[in-house]
Amino acid sequence: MSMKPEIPVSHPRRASLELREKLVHALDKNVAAKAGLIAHGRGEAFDYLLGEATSPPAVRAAEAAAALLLSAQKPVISVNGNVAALCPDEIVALSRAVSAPLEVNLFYHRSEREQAIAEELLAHGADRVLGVGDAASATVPGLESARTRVDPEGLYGADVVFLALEDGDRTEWLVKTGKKVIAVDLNPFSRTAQFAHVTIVDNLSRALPLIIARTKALANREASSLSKVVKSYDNKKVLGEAIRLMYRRLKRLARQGVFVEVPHTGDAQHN
Ligand code: PTJ
Repeated sequence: MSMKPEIPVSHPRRASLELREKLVHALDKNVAAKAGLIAHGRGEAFDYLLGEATSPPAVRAAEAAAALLLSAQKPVISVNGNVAALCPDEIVALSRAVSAPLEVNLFYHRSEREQAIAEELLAHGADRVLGVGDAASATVPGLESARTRVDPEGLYGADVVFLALEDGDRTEWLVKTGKKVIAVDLNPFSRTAQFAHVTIVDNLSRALPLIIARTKALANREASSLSKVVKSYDNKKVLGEAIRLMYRRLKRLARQGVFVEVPHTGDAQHN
């Protein structure tokens, strides 16, 4: 078991360190895969490029995601180890807000992890979790079988799938099976980001509260109004804006040559 270090309230990177701690703790609990820590580190690097803040293109994508989820016939929220580790409360809240079941769907499949993730979600208020054990009895052709086990009540018949921090092959496979895919991914170049119909380039910890807020704001809209939001959305354009934003920010920082105030004295060792 890893020891949880105290992170001072004043630490400039407190929010980021807290997310790391959640993942380390989740690894101990069998919720996160070891590779989940590596995936998180990749995300952190992209978050630096974004300035660790939600950008205008992410807000636009979150609006489209909310509209798509609300207008779906059979939406499903796919949950992996990192999602359950980082945002269990928020993913359960999203599931309630759009009446979409939660389904455990793992890249590094192990029954103990499947069980541990379901328990985590139930402990955070989920009524039911799909895709656990024998419930994931359906397979859809397209990928090797262990990675395509899905729940006949959930992902199998879903028309809209919300996922985050997902492997590119699996996102491509879901798109090929005719589902509309909403992805949260900090890396706009990832295959998941590129394949998804709506990509929110933001940290999951910031994106989920934003999407939940947008679903609440759009909840009473007519179907035609939701469909207008979805139809007017252009993911390629929004991804391009996210990339341009990173590029412009890097250009500005390169000109300035300074990113953080470095203390000249003291023993602070910030990450
Ligand atoms: O729990 P499992 O077995 O299903 O495995 C989960 C991981 C994440 C290990 C698996 O899906 C995987 O290997 O994913 P990838 O291919 O590493 O992709 C993860 C993507 O999520 C990368 O593009 C990261 O930049 C991005 N990412 C990492 N942390 C965050 C993130 N995006 C949003 N918010 C984050 N906090």
